[in-house]
This record gives sequence, C-alpha cells and structure tokens, in this order.
Amino acid sequence: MAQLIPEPYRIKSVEPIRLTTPEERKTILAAAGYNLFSVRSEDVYIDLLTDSGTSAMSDAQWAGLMGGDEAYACCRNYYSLQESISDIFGFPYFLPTHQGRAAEKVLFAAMVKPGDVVPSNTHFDTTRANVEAAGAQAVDLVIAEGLQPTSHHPFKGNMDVERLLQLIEQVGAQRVPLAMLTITNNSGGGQPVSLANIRAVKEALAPHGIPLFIDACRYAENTYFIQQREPGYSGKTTWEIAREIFSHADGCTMSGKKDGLVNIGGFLAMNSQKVYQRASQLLILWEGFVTYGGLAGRDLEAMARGLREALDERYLVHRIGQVRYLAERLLEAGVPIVEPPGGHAVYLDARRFLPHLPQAELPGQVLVVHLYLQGGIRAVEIGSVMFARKDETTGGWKYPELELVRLAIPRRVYTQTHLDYVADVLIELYEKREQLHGLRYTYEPPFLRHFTARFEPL
Ligand code: P70
Repeated sequence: MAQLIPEPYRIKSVEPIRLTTPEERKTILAAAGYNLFSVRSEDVYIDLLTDSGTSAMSDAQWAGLMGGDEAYACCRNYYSLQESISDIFGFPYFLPTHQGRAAEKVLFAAMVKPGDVVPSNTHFDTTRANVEAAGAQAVDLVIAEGLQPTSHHPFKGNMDVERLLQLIEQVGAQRVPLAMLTITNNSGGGQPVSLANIRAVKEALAPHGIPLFIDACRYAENTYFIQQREPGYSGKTTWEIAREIFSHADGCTMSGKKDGLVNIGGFLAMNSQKVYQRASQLLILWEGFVTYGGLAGRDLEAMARGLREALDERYLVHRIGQVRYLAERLLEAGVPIVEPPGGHAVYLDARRFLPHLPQAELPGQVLVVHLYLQGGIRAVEIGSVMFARKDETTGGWKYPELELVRLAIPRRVYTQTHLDYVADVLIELYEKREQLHGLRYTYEPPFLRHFTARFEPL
C-alpha cells in the first residue's frame, strides 16, 4: 500500500478551483488546438504543468511581504536575503535576479567566451540556451543509469567523472571556464546528486583551476535524498548537508521559484569578488541595481524566508513523500512511470502506456490531452513534441529516446485527496488505453515548438 504522510501544515486561506464538465473540456481543448499551454488556468482543476513559481507561501512569508522596504538602494530585505544565503549556501557575494534564467544569463556573460565548453550533469533548457547564447558549447555528462527509466540507482543525477576528465583533457582546461551541477537533475527526472559525486567533481576540477557552480533550484530536495540514501548522512540535518554541498562549490545560480518557495525571484551567488564585480555591471544593465536585481523589496523578503523553510525536515518528509505516494499508487495499478520517482514530479512513460501508438502519432501529447479530457488535470509532454528534430535533407523526423509526461507537484498546494484524484483518473485512463488515438500537427512552429504548436485528433 502506498504510504500516507499527513500534511505538516493546516489551511488558512483557500483558492477555489472548479472541475469543468467533460463537454466543456472537449470544447476548451479544441479551441486550444489540443495544446495545454493555451488552456486558461481557470479551466484547469489540478495543475501539474510545473512546480516552478506555483508554491503556496507560508503565513510567515505573507507577513514578510508587508515588511517590504521599497527603497531603490540597500533596502533592509536585501540584508535578510544576504543572511539566508550566507547561512545556507555560505557564499560571501550574491546578486538578486527576477528568476533563475536571469542569474544564468549574467553568470555566463561574465565568465564564458565564444568557443568555450561548459560541462554539467544535465544542463536545464534555459541553462543550455544561455551557455549557447554566450557562444559556448553545453555538454551533458550524466551517468549512464541517469538515462535508464527503470534503473534504481540512488543518485541518478550524478555526473560521470571519468568523462569529465576526458573532456577536460580533450579540449584543454583553458577552454572550460566553469562546470555546472544541477541539483536535483530536472531534465533527468528530478534525480538527486550525491555528496560523494559533488566532492569527486570538485576534485577533478580543482587541479585545473576550473570553478564549480551549482544550479541550486531544488537544493533542499537534494539534501533530503542525501540524508535518506547516502551512507554516513542519516545523522546529519538538512542544514548541515546543504552547507557541506555548497562548501565544495565556487558559486550557484538559483531559481527561487522552486525551493525558494516563492512565486517569483532568483539569485546568483559566488566566492570570487572579481566575478561578482563583473556580474554586477551586467546585472545593473539587464536586471536592476545590485541590491534588488529586478525584484521588489517584498519579493526579496519572501525568498529570504522561503529558502529557510524549504530545509525544514517535516516539510521535506511530506514533500518528497507526496511525490512518492502518487508514484506508488500508479505503480500498484501497473501504470508505467520512471523509477524511482524524483523530488518534484512523477514522469509517465508514454511509450509503455500507449504501446500501440508510434512516436509519429505523439503518444506523450495524446496522454496529456486525455488527462485533461478525463479529469481536468494539466501535465506537460516531455517527448516528441518538445524534442523531435526534422532532418533538413530527408525531411524525416528523428524522435527522442524517451517519450515522457511530467506530473510536477507544486509545493504545499495540493492535498492527499487531490493526489488520490489524480491517481484515480490516471488509472481509469490506463484501463481504457487501447481506445486512445493519435494526434497530428495543424501548426508546427519552427522552434520551441511545444509552447505554441496546435494539433488535431487522427
Ligand atoms: C520547470 C521550470 C526551470 C529551471 C530549472 C533548472 C534546473 C533553471 C531553471 C530556470 C521551467 C518550466 C518547464 C515547463 C513548463 C513550465 C516551466 N524549470 N534550472 O518547470 O529557472 O524558470 O526561474 O528562469 O528546472 O522545470 P526560471
């Protein structure tokens, strides 16, 4: 039986949500061209599109908003954020940004030059795009187990250190201005990275003088996995583990929209004063003065508080437990998912769910469409719609290996009953899977296709 973990909070403020009728959903979907990015949020019952910016803030965070100091320079909330960053991450320098990708843009513009190579376990899409925008090459070096949906390796987000060393030797250390580690590894299913791996990566980089930056979006979830799974860490607090992780790094980028438990915000932090000075110039150009970086004083305060709350172990037990609960309910019914579940989402394996549909008929998107039709649930396709590439010479398609659908769980937003509802809808859908038909494009934009493509049923 899936293990039930009671919520470590009670509800003080509620936001009504409405389940539309199946007839309404049919009309809504057709009008949206069968693309869930075009469906109004009001027409969604359970929204699992992303865990980013969708968290519920605590009473302490809402109270913090009223303490917003909206002075242009050196507002008091900047200093409370400084204190949180110093306590958790230990970096002496930081710059607030409006979200994660802005921190990435500033970092790579400050440190990377054309022709450089930036290795990572797996670059998230925006990280890769910002590395490439700086004229450099983004290289993914996740361990082989990280790409196998049924491998039960405890740290599937780890970097392959051998391949990292080979890469440095091959291109020369002078062309590697920094290396990244994404914790947890979002593109690999929210899988954690172990402290042993973080140490090994740092040891591989240090003799070459290559700094290590961590994409820290889901750092708190990663500390919990280390505490639960890594030998020697069961007696350590998530706070101690966080300090140890970042003691091996030279800096980090952060989207506060994940483990910062806020709806907007991010930052870039580092040890090097030189990098800080260069990045400050770019921040002022693109985001705002160094003490607010595109955020209001109140946003800085909410993030300062959220970063601390995310390390609360009672919260993490529930958070990770909630994701695991949904995964277990689906596994019990035989619904194929990526195993083991990561920290922020359950990923359905659409190829095994709908084996009768070839990738040309977009099984991941079919599943997304039917989840909405069946139960008003919004998920996101991470498969052919997002990643298939057209061969320019033959006009044929090259399909990705994995055809997934992500059910991302917003933090502190949905209850046990909501997740049971999601599981029930999915299990019903699985029982009638043979009746589901494919989709084809009616509009296919040239890039970032998934956001604006339109479809029709075959
Ligand atoms: C997600 C969102 C954002 C992200 C991330 C990592 C590891 C940086 C960023 C950028 C993006 C998304 C995807 C699909 C639908 C909606 C939103 N991830 N690094 O859900 O941060 O968004 O603040 O610029 O995961 O995974 P930011």
